[in-house]
Amino acid sequence: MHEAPSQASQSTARGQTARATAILVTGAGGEMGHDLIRAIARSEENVAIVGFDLRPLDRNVAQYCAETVVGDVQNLELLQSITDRYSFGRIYHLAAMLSSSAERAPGRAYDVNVGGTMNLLRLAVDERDATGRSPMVLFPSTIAVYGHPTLEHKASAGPVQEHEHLEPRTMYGCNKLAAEHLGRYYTDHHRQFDEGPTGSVDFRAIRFPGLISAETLPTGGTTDYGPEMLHAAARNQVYDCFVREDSRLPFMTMPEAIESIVRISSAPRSALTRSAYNVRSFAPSAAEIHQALRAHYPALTVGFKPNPGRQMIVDGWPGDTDDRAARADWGWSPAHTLDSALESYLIPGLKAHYGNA
Ligand code: AKB
Repeated sequence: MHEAPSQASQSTARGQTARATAILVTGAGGEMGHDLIRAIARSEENVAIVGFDLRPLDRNVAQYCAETVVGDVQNLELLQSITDRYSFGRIYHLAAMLSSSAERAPGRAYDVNVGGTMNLLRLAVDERDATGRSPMVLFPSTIAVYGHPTLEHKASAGPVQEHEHLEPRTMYGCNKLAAEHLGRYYTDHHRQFDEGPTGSVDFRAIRFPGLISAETLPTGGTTDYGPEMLHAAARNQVYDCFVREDSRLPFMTMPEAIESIVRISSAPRSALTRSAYNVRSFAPSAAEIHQALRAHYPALTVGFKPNPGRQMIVDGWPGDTDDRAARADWGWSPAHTLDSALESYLIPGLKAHYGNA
């Protein structure tokens, strides 16, 4: 259990409350939250982490937190009440509704994904006003910010650079792109009328591809067919894949995603040339994922039964992204190909997880 630093919530002689320095992680109970909190706790021993989530956190995550708060990122008052106790120099804002869920409830998705992000940015501005220091806000964005109008367009586009094809075709993509722009605004232009374009926040976004973890399964996303196929294979289950065999998207493993967040967080602001960066490790078609898995699970049976809505989303997302800016600016480098990810991380992790070694 991580202890909050000793000045937490102690009264000062002037009757005010001294605030403990801490890191805030929203969406702490999600797939990425679990692994990120563990990584921060391991690498930054004396830091206090406040985990925020809609549901109470599992003990295996809560044990790394100085405090856990159950609540909704739409609740600004609740978020502000936490800052009575803590001064957040860094905020990892992971809470979001994923693409398939967002498409089913676009109004709610806007409230959570844009409204929630705006609340965290407000918190960061308040922090800057109180301390004079601009908090770092780390934001997982997505390949959903890109949009290809047709399959031919997707095929001919090649790996997409950060400034290209920014015409999202999903509510989720629109939300994430809007949130990226808000972060950029608060970093580069906030208070430009009063102070000149100095900004109040140090916002950094990574546009993630589909993420694959050996331990957890995502829910509500559209890249979910990758991890679902893998976990079905490990459980000897038949899998009905909800996209066509030729569907191609970029992916990476969860540890690589965590490594990228840790890396961009430790880069000096002066090294960053943009506010949002692509990262990716491999870009297989659904058939190629199936084929790679068959080498490890020869009995795996996959039926390809496209769901029209989810297929449409995948067809509009890029077949691959160009990660050269992240490599150049903050030393990003993928650790895996699909085969090496399976051999050295996913298959051993699944065996340990499902106990069928
Ligand atoms: C989703 O499928 O919604 C996410 C994403 C690509 O951001 N995995």
